Amino acid sequence: MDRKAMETKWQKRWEETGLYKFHPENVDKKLYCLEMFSYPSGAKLHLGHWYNYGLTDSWARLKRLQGYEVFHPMGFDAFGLPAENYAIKTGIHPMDSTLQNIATMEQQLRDMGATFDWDYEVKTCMPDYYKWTQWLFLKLYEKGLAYRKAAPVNWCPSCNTVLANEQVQEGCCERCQTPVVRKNLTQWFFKITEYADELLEGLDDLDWPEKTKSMQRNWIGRSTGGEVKFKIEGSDKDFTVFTTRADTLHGCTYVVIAPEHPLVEEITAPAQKEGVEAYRVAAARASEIDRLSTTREKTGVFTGAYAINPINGERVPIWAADYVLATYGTGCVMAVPAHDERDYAFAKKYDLPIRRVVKAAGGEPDELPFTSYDGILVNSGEFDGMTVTEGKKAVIEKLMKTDEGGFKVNYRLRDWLVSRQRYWGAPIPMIHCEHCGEVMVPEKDLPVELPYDVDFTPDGRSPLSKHEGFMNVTCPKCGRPARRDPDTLDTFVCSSWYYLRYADPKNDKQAWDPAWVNKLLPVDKYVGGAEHACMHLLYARFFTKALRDMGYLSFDEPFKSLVHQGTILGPDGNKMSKSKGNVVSPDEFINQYGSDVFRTYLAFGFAYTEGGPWSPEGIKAVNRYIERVERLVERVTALPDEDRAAKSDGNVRYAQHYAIKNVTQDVDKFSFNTAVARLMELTNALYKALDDEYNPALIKAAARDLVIMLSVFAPHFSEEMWEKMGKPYSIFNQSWPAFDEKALIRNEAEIVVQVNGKVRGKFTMPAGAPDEEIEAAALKEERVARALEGKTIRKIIVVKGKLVNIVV
Ligand code: ANZ
Ligand code: ZN
Repeated sequence: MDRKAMETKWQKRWEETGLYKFHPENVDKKLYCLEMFSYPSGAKLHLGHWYNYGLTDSWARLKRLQGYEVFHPMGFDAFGLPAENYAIKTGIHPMDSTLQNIATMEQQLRDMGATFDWDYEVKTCMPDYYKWTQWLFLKLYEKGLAYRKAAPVNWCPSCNTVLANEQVQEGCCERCQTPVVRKNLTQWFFKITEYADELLEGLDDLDWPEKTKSMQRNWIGRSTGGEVKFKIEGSDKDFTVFTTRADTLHGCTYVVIAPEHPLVEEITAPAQKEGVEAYRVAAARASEIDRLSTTREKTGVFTGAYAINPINGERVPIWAADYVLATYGTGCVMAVPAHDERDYAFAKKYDLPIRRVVKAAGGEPDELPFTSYDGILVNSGEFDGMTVTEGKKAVIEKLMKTDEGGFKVNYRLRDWLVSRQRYWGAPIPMIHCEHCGEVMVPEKDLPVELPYDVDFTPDGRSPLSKHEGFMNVTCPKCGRPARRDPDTLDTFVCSSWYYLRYADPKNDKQAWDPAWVNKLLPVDKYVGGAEHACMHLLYARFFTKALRDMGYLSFDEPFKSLVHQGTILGPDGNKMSKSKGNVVSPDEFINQYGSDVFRTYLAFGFAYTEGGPWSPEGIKAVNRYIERVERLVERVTALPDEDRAAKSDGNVRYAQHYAIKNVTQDVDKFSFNTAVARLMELTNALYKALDDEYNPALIKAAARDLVIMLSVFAPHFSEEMWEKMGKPYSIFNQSWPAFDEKALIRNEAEIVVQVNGKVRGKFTMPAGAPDEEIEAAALKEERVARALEGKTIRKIIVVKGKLVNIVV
């Protein structure tokens, strides 16, 4: 069979008959199946795209055959750095390369033969999309959820742009691995922290991988503790520390302030000025991750100032040290070296006092630093004898009376930095007027179009700031000349709401129609890479909640159920990379075997959420399997129309219903490899029956079910087989086969015969046959009889339905 021609034929037919068109009128039976949309940076679909889209399509097809109205859109996350960097390198404009890549990828996605309904496509770089991205920015701004402030930000000196905290990995830019530096810049932020608690609590009810939920929990990093106020000796100034261990306040022997904290400059004694200043410069170079590490060599400098511990009036030295971060808590810490590892290492190094205030509750060994919470307070005056938990509460309660402390919850989560000093993104729809300050672009003037003719050679300035035609604008408030905001939005803003726009992509009056979106959403199944755990997936949740609070949505969570696909490695077991030369290109295999074999191999060759190494042999085996099904269909189709009971009926019915039961469950839970294995077993069972005495009607019915089930993996091929079987178009308008539990009760048992522990034969018997009959049958087996020749039987053990063991 010319697979390629056959596949093209069916793609055309599906297209012409609108087979995969979504029917809004059936929204009651909807299932929203979504894959993370792709970034058109390479011109071609890579293996990861096929693995994600091809197999999620198998799930979508199962649901369709089960009678759901599946909504399965596709589109492109088209703004972003790679296209711009590519343009800088090659001179090809990002708009041109992006649209070219999208066209190629669209064609390849069509060749995949997936159930996408292209009427709902979105491309985030087009004005009809980013108009609404800008509108969302304005809505957040109106709500006080978008704001501009000067802040120390992560700056990548190579990409020449700021990065969100989430885009910094081990102190380096996640794109180019250049060490990130911190700069003080005025930037736009989204107030995601306002939703910290809800983002945390909402996780409990989501059908998401536990690991991803726990990554989000850690990223949000809710920490319950207290704040304690310290007065600065010889001044009327004070400062506050955040602590999760207020119980250890009597053990505080010094305090530490983050070197970049403004207080450091204010309190440093003249004699210490020079040293402190040098230390601050050095500290600015270390990354946050490094600074928090417990194993890194601790450094710091004494400021010359002292603070008063409010619980006992003791005078403690104030140090500046970079293991305290300016951006967490208050940027100030009460150091308790006896009970905290970092404080302990620091105190040892600088010879600061270490005072134990907690002892192990059960009297077990408790060397310092003793960091366990299972302890009893000592050396703590009136608090002695309390547990850690009791002490934490009592100390804060006491301080509250004198206004020197209080309970406090802190989050690791920071507001989301959304402005980028780059070209290829949605312009920020704000105007800066000397008289009126920040002014919103009026909704009627949206979109603020991204001009094409822009010099985007990187020099640290926003490329748009160099385009006078873009920058100059009339202030909508006072009518005087003003300037546009020259920054563009982080591409994660575009991808935080695309699943909403899919529902209503052609709407030019609104971003979406709320009544409709509230019916079609939330997304029922979302599939994509685990690397998005803390960025995209958190941002999208935040958008959904903020939009709900503005009345545009009525649901709380965008993605009810989430699956992460695994990673397919090269045949050498390493991550595919150009430098290793182990990249598997799908095209080569698709040209040789067709899309169906390729997809079925991806289904069969890997545990979906784990992935694993690519196997060239594996795809050949799947190809042989598909050919085997083709021959089977030919044989079965030629059978007479006859319905007569036959010896193999029980086995055929068992194989058929065992496959239906398991394939249904397995495809539903993305266990595609086991599902294909069950189909292979059913195929074998049908071949076996054809070599035996069989019932043509039963074989035909089972083969029909086999082809329907196989259609979720090999859609074109199965449609072709369906036609060959003389059935009406289309196989995808059939119902998924139902299974009959009764067929799964085995009425025959396979019994193994052993002589002195060695297997000598196998035979089948009606299940439940009496022991004597089983024994007699065992002794009649040819190889058994031979093994027993000239020997005396000492014992025969029968294990019902399984085994006869003969001891000689
Ligand atoms: C005193 C203390 C004693 C602490 C003790 C711990 C153990 P989480 O759980 O992550 O919130 N801390 C507070 N602000 C900090 C900052 N900006 N940079 C670095 N460390 C900071 O951690 C809270 C604990 O981390 C706080 O409790 C504080 O040290 C430290 F035996 O206070 B603790
Ligand atoms: Zn103005």
